[in-house]
Amino acid sequence: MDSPSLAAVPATDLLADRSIPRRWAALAAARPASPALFDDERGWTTAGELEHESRSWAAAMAARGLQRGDRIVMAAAPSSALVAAHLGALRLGLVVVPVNTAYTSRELAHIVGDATPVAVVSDDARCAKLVTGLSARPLVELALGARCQKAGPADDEGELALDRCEPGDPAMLVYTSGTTGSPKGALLSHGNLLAGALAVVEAWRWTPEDRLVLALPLFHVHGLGVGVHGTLAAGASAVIRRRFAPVDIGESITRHHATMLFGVPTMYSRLTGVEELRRLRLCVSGSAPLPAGLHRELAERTGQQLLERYGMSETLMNTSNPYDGERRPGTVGLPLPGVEVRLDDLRPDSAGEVLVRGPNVFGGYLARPEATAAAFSDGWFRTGDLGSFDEDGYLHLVGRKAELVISGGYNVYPREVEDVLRCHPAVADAAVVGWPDEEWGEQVVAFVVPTGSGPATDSLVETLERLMAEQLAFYKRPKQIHLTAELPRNALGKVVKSALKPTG
Ligand code: MCA
Repeated sequence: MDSPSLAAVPATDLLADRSIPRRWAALAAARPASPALFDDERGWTTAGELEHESRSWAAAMAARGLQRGDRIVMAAAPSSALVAAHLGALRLGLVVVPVNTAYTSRELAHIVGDATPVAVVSDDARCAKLVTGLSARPLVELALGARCQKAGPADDEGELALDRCEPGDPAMLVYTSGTTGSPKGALLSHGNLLAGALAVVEAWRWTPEDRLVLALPLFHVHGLGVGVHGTLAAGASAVIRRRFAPVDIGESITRHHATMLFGVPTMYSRLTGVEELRRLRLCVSGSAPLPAGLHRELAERTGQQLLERYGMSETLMNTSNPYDGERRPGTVGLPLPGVEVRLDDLRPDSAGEVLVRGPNVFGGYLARPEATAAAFSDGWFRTGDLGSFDEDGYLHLVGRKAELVISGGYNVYPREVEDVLRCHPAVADAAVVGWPDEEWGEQVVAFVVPTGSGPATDSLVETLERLMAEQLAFYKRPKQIHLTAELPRNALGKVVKSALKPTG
């Protein structure tokens, strides 16, 4: 039976402006005095100042020999300077590799080895040295701290070929863990970034008058691909927060007359008492399922009908609840402009694997032809998520084909954690699952079968907690480690993880 599919919402030509840098440069030239970015370190940066600073960054990168297509690692806390450097790299045609500043050397080693960057931008000398040390070749190091030093006299910048990229040119390499445990680099083009940003600019009525409070990390698609790129594509402004704190969100909304907020459900669960949310035009939730109860509580206490949307590193944004119209709790809404969604391998309950197609969908994983081939069917990207459409065409995500734990909006693949646990000589076997958690949505929980030759129970757990802290970023570390004599297995010997549920 043909699986139901929804035709793409007719969209303006999402690629008409060719790239986000080119679109943004024209918007900035038209309104140079308009506020663009705010952070606590610098205060406001206007569009004209951001144009100049991103141009200086591009000149500094070019002066160090970086060329179009070269990959540049960016590892830094959220700041206006980071956005300027990121924009400068995109304007020069470099490929940005955003990296979580909490990554351990093990996690960084994999990305540096796979991405083979030629440069690193960081706000932390330790991190820059770590990245450089992990590279098989010397890297160009650019410090984010000082406002970018101009590479040479202004006329050097004049000769720079900026904003020349075409939609098919590579722009960003985003590492997304995979069921195999080692992360793959999703290669996003300028066209993907532009289509992904303009789809939500159109769907969410984003205008230059809008101001986003952005308290998300800028090394993932949510904060960077939607928050920063959406702001640039709309010619709007953003208030950048280094860390998320509920009181600060409320104060930022009031102080800066903000109109929008993006967040993951864990953030919204802490914002139910923040009255200032009432002043916003739009609150968007994503990166993890939004509990219907939280949706209701926020509506009751802040008047905000949270808008839940669905995205992935490989596709940016796929679907969204409508701006005008019912924002249906427990659903991720309808296909965004330019995006087609269909279900495959339909089950009797009419759920199937969610497949997407559109200019937002990446071309493949870097140097992984098999993984790329397996990810597509006739030009449709297989998301690995299970979903169903209701009678009005709203998409309900009902599960995942592959194992995935989403903790506070971060993706955690059990296999990566299990591989690290199994490295310890006192561990015979391990299984990692996600347990429902009020605060995090899901929490990472590990079951370990000791070899019996290792330390006693308590000290084994402490030993393994230390191992996790060395090898894994904080959000991947199990919040509970249970020792067990054996793991439940089925007739084929496969671990039955559904039997590893919380007791009581
Ligand atoms: C912090 N902790 C966590 C997490 N965050 N534990 C598990 N999962 C987490 N996500 C731990 C810390 O290690 C610390 O542990 C304690 O909680 C408090 O830490 P703190 O730094 O205060 O945490 P926080 O500031 O409260 O962070 C919560 C947070 C953060 C703001 C929700 O997790 C966050 O920024 N999440 C967003 C991630 C994101 O950007 N996802 C988008 C991916 P201890 O006390 O032991 O030291 S992109 C994506 O998913 C797709 C494309 C999409 O659709 O968006």
